Amino acid sequence: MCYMGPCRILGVRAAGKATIGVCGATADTIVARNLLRETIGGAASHTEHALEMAEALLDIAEGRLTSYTIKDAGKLIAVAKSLGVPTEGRSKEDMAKDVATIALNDIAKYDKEPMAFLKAYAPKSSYETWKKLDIIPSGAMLPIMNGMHRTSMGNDADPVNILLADLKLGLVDGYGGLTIATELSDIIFGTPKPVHSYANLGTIKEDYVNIAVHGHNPMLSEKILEVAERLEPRAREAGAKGINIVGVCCTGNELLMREGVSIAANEMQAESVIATGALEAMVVDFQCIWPILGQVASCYHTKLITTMPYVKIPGALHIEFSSEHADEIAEKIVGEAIAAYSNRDPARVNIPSEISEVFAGFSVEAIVGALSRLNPKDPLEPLITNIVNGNIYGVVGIVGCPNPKERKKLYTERLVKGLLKNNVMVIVTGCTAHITAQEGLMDPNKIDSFEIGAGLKAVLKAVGSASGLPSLPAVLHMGSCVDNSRIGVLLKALSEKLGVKVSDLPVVASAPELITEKAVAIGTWALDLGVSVHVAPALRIEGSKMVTEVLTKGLKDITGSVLIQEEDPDVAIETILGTIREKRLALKLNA
Ligand code: BF8
Repeated sequence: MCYMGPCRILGVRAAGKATIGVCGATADTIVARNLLRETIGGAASHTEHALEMAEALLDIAEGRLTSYTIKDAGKLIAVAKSLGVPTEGRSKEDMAKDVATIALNDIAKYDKEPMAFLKAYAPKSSYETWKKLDIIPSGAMLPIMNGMHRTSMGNDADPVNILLADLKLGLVDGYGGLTIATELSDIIFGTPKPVHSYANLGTIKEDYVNIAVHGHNPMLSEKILEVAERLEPRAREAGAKGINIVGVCCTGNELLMREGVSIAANEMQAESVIATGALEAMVVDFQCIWPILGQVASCYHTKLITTMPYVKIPGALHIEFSSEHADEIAEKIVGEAIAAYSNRDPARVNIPSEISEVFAGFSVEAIVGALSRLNPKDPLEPLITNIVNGNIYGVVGIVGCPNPKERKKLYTERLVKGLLKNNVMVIVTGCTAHITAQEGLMDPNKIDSFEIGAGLKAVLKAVGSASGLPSLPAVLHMGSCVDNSRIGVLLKALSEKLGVKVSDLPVVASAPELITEKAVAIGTWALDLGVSVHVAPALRIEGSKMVTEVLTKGLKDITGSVLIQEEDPDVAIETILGTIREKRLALKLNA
């Protein structure tokens, strides 16, 4: 981190090699510091996303933002109640103002009081563990600042102390980032309900003005979708049949979950969307946007349009987005796409035919809704009964990205299928959702084309048929990466209903093709909760035996979870099943 370095040291003695840096920092110190900085990168990203949503909700509530509304009053009341905000006889705007103010405070305050969203959404037993560890943040920004400070040259050198700060950043990510972003997005745009749609590059339509939205911010993508509907006549005047909006990466998931928009590509396939030669505009906001897109777009008629003041890309057209002028700006963006249509070279159009049907929209509310058709009085009962009797052996949340290092192994597909075969219920978010959707794993009609354990398949079919479907899909799409907070909500409900710790539940998380610092931060939050986390590739911690041992073993006695680093999908399946088996045995369930 300093200009005497970079340190190139080995954690063990080797002839002619240094074991400490010139300042005395050990490999343990350096590795712990680097890990904390990675987690900060992720937590800062999610927190700024949450900030966008909180500012927007406050502006809507106070009448400054008239081009958006509060679509989900029910969700607003539910969030308000969990935060202790009075709801009786109050207007939507008054409640929203209080909720948004609490969210903004949670992001920025630096008193000694725990974050309100953390207090409201943390599982009770986890909260007690965090209190004992003294890692509960009062606000999101302070630990981010403090983490950068303490890891700069000449500060915190105690790897244990730094790892505790890392666990704190996991909580910042989970509650200051994911939970606020998701809950407030639901209030403004609606809580996802089951929807039917399509996935893969075949969703790009040859005769249409195609616009891909890529990034994470629903404030932009929802507006583009709305304005595109209005500007259809202009697209027809330009010779197209209409406007086709498709989603890339997480903003794709946001629009799929709430509006049923097709998801064309995961983050790694964004270039391919442009290379169809049929994309008029790729509209991006923040996170996971590769700079190469500027160069790829320059090979075609495609306009790459950046919209955030802090995300500009060489070669892109920058049209800055602001919620106050959202309609006007979205019209300008969609207008650029329509204008580009006449520049399309038909000879270069090559749209792959791959397309799969998708059934998505599994928010916790939607899952509870589906289960309540089996038991209206106690919707979680059928889920719990089937976990207890072993029809559902365990639940694994598979999240994160497509990493070129692991893609060639088809890591995600192999992991998911291996778990399904063993009656493990699989829930997905982020780009993992794209990968599994493209594989057909979200098509209820294909449920019999995959090798799925008999117990799990029976449950999926029973719940599906109660909702008028042939089955639930093999994997349940719970949303974008910030929507991992939905998994946290489900874990809280299950652990508190059963009166056990989250770490006792037969639940594991996996980021089988991890790329980003955000995935590291989400994984850290899962470890905080007591959910063991599998990752591939391995985190950059192996230079420190101590840090590796703490995360892969020692943490078990602290939060009840461990980090599992495994590059081989078949071994990962066995290890995850072993973790679930251990939990089942401890709960005295059949293993
Ligand atoms: O936040 S899964 S590549 S798009 S980091 Fe990025 Fe990974 Fe995709 Fe969404 Ni999440």
